[in-house]
Amino acid sequence: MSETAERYNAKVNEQKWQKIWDETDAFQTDMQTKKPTYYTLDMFPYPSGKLHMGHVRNYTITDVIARFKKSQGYEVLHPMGWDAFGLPAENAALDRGLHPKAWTYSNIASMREQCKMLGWSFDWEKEFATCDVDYYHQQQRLFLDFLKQGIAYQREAEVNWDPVDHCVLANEEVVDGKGWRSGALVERRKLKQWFFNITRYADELLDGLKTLNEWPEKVVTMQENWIGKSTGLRFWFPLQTKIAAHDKIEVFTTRPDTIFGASFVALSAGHPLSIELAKNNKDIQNFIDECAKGGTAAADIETAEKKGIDTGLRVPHPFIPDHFLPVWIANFVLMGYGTGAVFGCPAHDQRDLDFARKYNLSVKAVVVPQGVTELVIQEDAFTGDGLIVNSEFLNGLTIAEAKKTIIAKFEAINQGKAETQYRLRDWGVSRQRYWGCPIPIVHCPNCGPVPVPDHHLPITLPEDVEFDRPGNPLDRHPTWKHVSCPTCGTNATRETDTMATFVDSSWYFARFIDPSNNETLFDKELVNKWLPVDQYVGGVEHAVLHLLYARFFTRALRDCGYLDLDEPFKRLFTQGMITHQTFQDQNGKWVYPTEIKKNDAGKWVMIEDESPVTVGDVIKMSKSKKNTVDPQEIIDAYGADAARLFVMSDSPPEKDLEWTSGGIDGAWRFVNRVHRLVHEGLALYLPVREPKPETFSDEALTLRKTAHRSLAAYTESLERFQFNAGIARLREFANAISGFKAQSFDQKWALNEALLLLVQMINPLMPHLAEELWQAMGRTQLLVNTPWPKTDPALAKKDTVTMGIQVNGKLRATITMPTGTEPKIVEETALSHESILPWLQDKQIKKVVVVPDRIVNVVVA
Ligand code: ANZ
Ligand code: ZN
Repeated sequence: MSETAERYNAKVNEQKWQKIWDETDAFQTDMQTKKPTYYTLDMFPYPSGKLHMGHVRNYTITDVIARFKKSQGYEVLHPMGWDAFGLPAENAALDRGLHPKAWTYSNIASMREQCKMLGWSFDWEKEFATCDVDYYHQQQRLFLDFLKQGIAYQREAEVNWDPVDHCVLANEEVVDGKGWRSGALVERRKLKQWFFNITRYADELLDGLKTLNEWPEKVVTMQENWIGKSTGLRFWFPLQTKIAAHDKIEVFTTRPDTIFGASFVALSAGHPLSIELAKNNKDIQNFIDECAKGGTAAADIETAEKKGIDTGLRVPHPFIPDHFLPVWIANFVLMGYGTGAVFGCPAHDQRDLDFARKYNLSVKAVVVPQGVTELVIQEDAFTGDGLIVNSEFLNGLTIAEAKKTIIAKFEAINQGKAETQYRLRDWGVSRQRYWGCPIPIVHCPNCGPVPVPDHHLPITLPEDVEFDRPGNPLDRHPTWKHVSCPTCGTNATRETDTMATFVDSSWYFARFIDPSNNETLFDKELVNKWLPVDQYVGGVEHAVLHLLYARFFTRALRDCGYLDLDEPFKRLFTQGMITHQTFQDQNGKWVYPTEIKKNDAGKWVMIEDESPVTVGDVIKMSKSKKNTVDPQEIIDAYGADAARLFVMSDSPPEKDLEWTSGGIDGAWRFVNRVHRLVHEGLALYLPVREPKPETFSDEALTLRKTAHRSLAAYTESLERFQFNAGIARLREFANAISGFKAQSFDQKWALNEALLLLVQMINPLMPHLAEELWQAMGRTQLLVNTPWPKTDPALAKKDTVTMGIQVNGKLRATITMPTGTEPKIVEETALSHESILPWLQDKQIKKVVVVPDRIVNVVVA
């Protein structure tokens, strides 16, 4: 047994098979195929420079699926590319003097190598980066189409301004009112910005969710909440005297049923009336200025202290004669939502209550829980369901009834209108940044914003830019922005904003289908053929923005005539995170697992000086906590197959997986075990290619049954994404093989069969080892091109089944019988079962129904 003793050399073998796959174009997709298609896609990575363990898990999941589906006869598209624009490249330029382009492409090169080392079956022919001119050229075209369709438009908008980084921040880049990178207090500013009209599609995006029955429910719910459709009422309070052009204050409410509990009206600081009032009132002006500090994100506003200023104005309550409400300006009222003004009902809204308590405004409960007559409001507003009180003609109604009644009343007196409102805002896509897709617009003093004509595209990024200070280098470039107007020829300037990177990732999945098309975004027929993506895999952190934008883009592309579908991703899977223990040195500083060791006493200490280390919680791997494990080190030490096996083994893929050195060691042992099993088998039966024996001994038959049952169960676990359960099955199967003594020819044949199946089964998970062993067993066709093995149903079938015995539909006993037992015998056995006899006593048996291998029902009277 010469080879048996040898350890499996992962490094050499993995490189060998990667080369062979590469040379034979094993994963190149035939886009014109007549076979059924299967498109499996990972959320493509940002090219930060190195893969992390999260990538390894994510991309192994799709790789297992891709290889499995390919072997099942599908033409599989499994592409990889790079979400390559964005801030980190500019920060690298600022911090280290590297050009964003050079930094990005060199990161891509190293990550591509790592992907190859992991043996992922990507079709590299389809690769592109969003910063490739060819890609963003088409995106600029799409922008112009959006402009024509009214999907892209420009308007002034309040933005989060980071005074240190000199740029606009997205709401999600504002953390506790501070810039995520600079940490500076964010200010609100008005700027002309480009927007995409996603709200036009709000209803469609909401309805479409109902068709996504292969998406995780939590993601669907998050999108629903994000779109946030609510029906409410828009109505107004007349002003006693006109202020400039204003003769009323319009408000939006989702709780018109609480109108009799109104105690004030509040305007947002950005409301035109507030600005008008500030002209003659220094205090109001100061208050508005103060409100301009702090982010526009709803979460920031929710947590900020409620503040306001009384304008002195008073408006009449619509239904209580001679009752007037004070008009305040308040920091918790947003300009971008509803009408930018509200009526406050402190008893039933917590923000209003906090505000009322602070400024001593009245609090009147108008809704009480069922069965309660009087409600005293202390520090908590009552927001639950109940009946209306203290509200004249609404008294005694439920909230829903009261809403209907009051809306009808407002409409009848012509002072309001029912209105559907969405939380979803139009999508601001302008970024004052260099490393992004330039917006193809020229601003002309005569013509205004002019779309760049198609034959002038692409507008490429200039490469000679300086990063000596923050802000947008496009804006201060000496020549780039100066052009003549495409319409009238006057000196004009280019738009220097670039598009948000979420734009780049909103249509890349379609571009993968036709990535080198330079005529248009992609071929329509091909895209109709290959979309939607059959299986999309990524992190749940993209549940809202990316996934909603991609759904919106698909509809927008449809309306621009590029494709004929609504939903881009048929099935979505969100994988769990990889967690790891955390370690701190004696000064409380986080340290990497590679910096520590166990000392003789079994305690963790620093390798450097043996100083003590404290072991902390098991949490998500992150650079800041230094609890990361570098995939490269794992590949170098154990090889890709062991790493792939481990990330799929220990927990269901939707759950978190704790990385442990014990776990990866265990995976490595299994790699070696399978290798040894096959080589031991080879030494025993080689060459067993003789015809199948006529009969099998009991021992041989038992092994064959185990093999086919394992295959059936394993295949089903792959279909169902229960990889960890499947791997447990594989291990049991390997145990059965290693305990098997093959002596006679039929036994050797059975062992040979079992090993062949085992090798094919491990293939999606550990493809290098599988190819190696497959070849060692004398097979010449590559395993990647070999169809998935078929189970023999006769062997896979269980020997016995457990059937329930019911009497008049109630389960009274179970019996275990050989599979396929004749109904007559089943009936006899059931009727003589000792737990059944008492139920039959003194009764007449009317009928006995036997569902073979399932159930027996005895009908008695
Ligand atoms: C009166 C009222 C009484 C309200 C009550 C709530 C409870 P959703 O459900 O999120 O759409 N609102 C309206 N416009 C606002 C703005 N621009 N900034 C801040 N708040 C605003 O929220 C709708 C409710 O949020 C509206 O209903 C309004 O307060 C407030 F017992 O009106 B409500
Ligand atoms: Zn012009």
